[in-house]
Amino acid sequence: MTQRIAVIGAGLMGADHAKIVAEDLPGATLQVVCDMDQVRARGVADALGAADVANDPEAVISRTDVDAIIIASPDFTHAPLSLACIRAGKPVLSEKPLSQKPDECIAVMEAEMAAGRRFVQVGFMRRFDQSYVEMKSALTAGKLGRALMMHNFHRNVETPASDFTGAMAITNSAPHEFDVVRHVLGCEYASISAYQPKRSDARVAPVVMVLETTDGQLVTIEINNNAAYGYDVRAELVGEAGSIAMNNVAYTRTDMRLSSATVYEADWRGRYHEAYVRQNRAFLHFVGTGEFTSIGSNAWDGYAAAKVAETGAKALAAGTKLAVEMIAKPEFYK
Ligand code: ISE
Repeated sequence: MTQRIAVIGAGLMGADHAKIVAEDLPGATLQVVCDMDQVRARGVADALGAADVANDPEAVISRTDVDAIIIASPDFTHAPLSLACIRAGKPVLSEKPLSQKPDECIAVMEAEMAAGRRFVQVGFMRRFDQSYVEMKSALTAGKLGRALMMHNFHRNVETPASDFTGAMAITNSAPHEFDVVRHVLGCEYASISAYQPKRSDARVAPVVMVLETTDGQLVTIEINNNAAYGYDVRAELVGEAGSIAMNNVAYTRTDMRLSSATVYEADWRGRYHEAYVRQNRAFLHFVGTGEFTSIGSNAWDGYAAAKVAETGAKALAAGTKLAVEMIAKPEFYK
């Protein structure tokens, strides 16, 4: 049976999700593209052959010709619209973050628990990226021995807005690392500290974080939103018996004039295209079978990312290490 998907938000990410639904998800149809900006919604819908366009997300969620929803509207709408999906009894893939406010994530968990089943998958797509998949399986297979450290670099060419701050690097960009590292290591965070070097201009400087896990590992994360040269994500997982590191993903290398070069993507959409497709297929499987993805993030994971990000922003402002004080994990999410 074909699952009829509505995509809410027709901006950069919404258009990408709509394209994946239309072109890479056998068994799904792009039913509705919803955006406040009807011209934008119509543009995406027409390019991809969607059945309809709309501008009211809540009305779209309750439509009888919509089976599941992908939310890619602005961040502050993710939690309220996820709650609307739970109320309507429909599975939802919410772009990250579920919310930047831990309390809003708790409200989503409470709604799922009251409903007695999972509805919400959170779009932390890196978990589906082959590099992290291989890191996790090397660790699980015992090849690396006990994990000691995980080092992470996350670099964007430039910030989306000139008023981007160090705190926003932690609450907007770093949640990808917060989520995927705790997924790979299989533990939570105990503490976080965050620092910034000084730049020569007014742009936001990189943020460097050190986190301790509840299992005694150390995690370093550099977020550089103004790296200038390319979109570059690196990670190395160091165990007692060896280490596994991610390569720059490029199909070719050019060797010329005594040097060798590979290209970088301009942003995350190309680098993680395959991960987005895998993630959305896992969501479609959930929609069709009720079987929640074993890899992807749930509402608890959304809460965990929001909590460590909130604490990290406070640690940066305070210039000191802070404990990450999470609520106890509900049985429902174990
Ligand atoms: C940005 O904030 C995102 O949300 C993207 O998913 C991420 O890959 C990018 O590097 C971030 O800065």
